[in-house]
Amino acid sequence: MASKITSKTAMELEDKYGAHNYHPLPVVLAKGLGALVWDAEGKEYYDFLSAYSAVNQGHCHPKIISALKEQAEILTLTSRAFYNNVLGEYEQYITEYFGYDKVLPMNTGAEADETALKLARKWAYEKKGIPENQAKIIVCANNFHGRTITIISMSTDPDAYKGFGPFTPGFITVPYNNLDALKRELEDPNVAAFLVEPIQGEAGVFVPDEGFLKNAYDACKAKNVLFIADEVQTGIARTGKLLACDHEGVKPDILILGKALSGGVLPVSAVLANDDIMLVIKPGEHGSTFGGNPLAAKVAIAALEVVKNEKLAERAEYLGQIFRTAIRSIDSDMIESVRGKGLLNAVIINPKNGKEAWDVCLKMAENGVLAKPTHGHIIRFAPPLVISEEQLRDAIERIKKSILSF
Ligand code: IF1
Repeated sequence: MASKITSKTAMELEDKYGAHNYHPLPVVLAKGLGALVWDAEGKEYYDFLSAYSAVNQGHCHPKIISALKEQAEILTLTSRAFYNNVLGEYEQYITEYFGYDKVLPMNTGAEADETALKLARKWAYEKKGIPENQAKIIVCANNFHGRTITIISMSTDPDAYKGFGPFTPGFITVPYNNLDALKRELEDPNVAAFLVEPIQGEAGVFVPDEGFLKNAYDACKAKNVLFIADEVQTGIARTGKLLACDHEGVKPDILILGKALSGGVLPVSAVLANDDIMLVIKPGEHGSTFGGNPLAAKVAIAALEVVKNEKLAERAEYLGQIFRTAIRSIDSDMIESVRGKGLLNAVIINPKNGKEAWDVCLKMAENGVLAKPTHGHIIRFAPPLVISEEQLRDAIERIKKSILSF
């Protein structure tokens, strides 16, 4: 199992030759299968990050990898200058799967978010009749939608935007989970869309009040404003439903997916919408070299099949209850609170004896569980949804032992 390069060497190489845009936990992963990963020395861990929910189907899922291998030997990329014989099949599959007329395939989550923003603006001018270049999009404080210049222009996090201006105009920020603030801004006739994460991931797994999404959706409808859901992180079974919006029976006008759409195998993202919206973008107005490539298409079909066949949404719901109940019952004043839905959870850490979330994560890694702090005092727990109940309970014991060690 141990690879040729030691963990120490691997970290030194990254430090010396890679840009310093990350501060990883000092663990070097060399192999993964299901809910487990192994470091370069062969030490085994439960992966409670799942590559930020990209690996919902588990590492190296055999069905997804076999789709990858099979298609990789036939045809990988044609560009969209030509048709390919897989894309149409994928487009039919994913649109029926999520219940939309059309899909626009991209690669990363950020690209899909950008696509949705372009779509909303074009729709605003062509369908809603907003004067050219006047469209506004309402976004939420503490959002995370990616790293491009336009996306950081919507950010309220100085780490994300500071030093990277000038910024893209046309955004209005409202506090998350605040219907009154949203309704106030919706009075502006030049508002094209409201962009929202159904649960804010990066903000620290912030779950809005029950009814917020439904009420926000209704408020948008009343003003002919598009409701855009960024389900890049919450989508594809993570929160105990296929989509987090399903918890409130909301069907977004524009749905943004990424991450687990490929089971973490390739960057595959998608924007879904019905014809009245999607068809405002005409040939030549948007695209990407890799978007809709046959390799990604086959991988995404396999990844979505796994979600259905293995009932991953139901598993996430069931296992999530077990997780939250167990962590809440740990008798430690280091745990301030536990929140989340399905298997997207966060534990808020109270520092103790100078020990913070980072130290808890280091201790958990020692004990065979990998998770990462966000905002200093929050630890996100999001294992692959294929984790067995037995594995989950074992992991919970290790988490408990780690926390009680302080
Ligand atoms: C990084 C966070 C998670 C996302 C939502 C779009 C994107 C993301 C809701 C962009 C990406 C990532 C990217 C990753 C860290 C990560 C993250 F901590 F920053 F917030 F997941 F929680 N919409 N989320 O969460 O997708 O372009 O990356 O494919 O290192 O930036 P992408």
